[in-house]
Amino acid sequence: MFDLYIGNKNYSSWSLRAWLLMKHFGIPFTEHAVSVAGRDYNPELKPLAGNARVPCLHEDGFQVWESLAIAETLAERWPAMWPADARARARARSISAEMHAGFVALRTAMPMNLKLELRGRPASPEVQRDIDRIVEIWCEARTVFATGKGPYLFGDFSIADAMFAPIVWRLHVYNVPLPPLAADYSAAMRAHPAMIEWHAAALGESEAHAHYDCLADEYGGRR
Ligand SMILES: N[C@@H](CCC(=O)N[C@@H](CS)C(=O)NCC(=O)O)C(=O)O
Repeated sequence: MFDLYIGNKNYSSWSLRAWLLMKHFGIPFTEHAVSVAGRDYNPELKPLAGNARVPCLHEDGFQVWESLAIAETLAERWPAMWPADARARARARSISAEMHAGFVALRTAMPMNLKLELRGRPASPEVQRDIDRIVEIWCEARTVFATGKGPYLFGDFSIADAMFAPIVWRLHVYNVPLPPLAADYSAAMRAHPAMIEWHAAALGESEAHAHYDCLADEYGGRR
């Protein structure tokens, strides 16, 4: 039996990855919401997760933390979580690991905040470099591995899509212009039923963190 501990749906980008993956693959789990405040390490979460962060998956009480480790652990039993083709699978692993380890400039400048739909502003060079790399990753995956298949990075929905899901929301919220291939992928992800469910739940939450919400002014206000 699985228990998934996640943070606030409006702000907790890492939580979305594990939750979306389990929802997409129809894995039954009990969801537990915990309060996170944008700290890196939260001692209050220590009883739930070895790294004192969410998401954390418990299987009959046994903890698995770190979103990518949760995904890999689930993929052992649901192998369709990775693309079937060996090269596609290797590429999906590379970009998932790259996502897990990187894009700090973008993640810092554009925290996930689904209640904001902002006008946006030109990105700094560091953030633009992250955006350009993400667009390159998405377009390469869609062109090389997904032509004639489904609308996700490797055709069918995979762990790679779950890993990039919060980036989809960030680029949308901060109104980052995207070339057509990347914009189509973003639209397909935002139309995923579980993304719609997460978004609706986020809009209904009352927990607010001023240090994230105040970014609205910096990004030209709401559109
Ligand atoms: N590398 C971790 C990152 C997890 C993480 O930083 N989670 C944040 C929430 S999105 C957290 O639990 N922070 C503690 C807090 O804000 O109180 C993963 O992939 O799961």
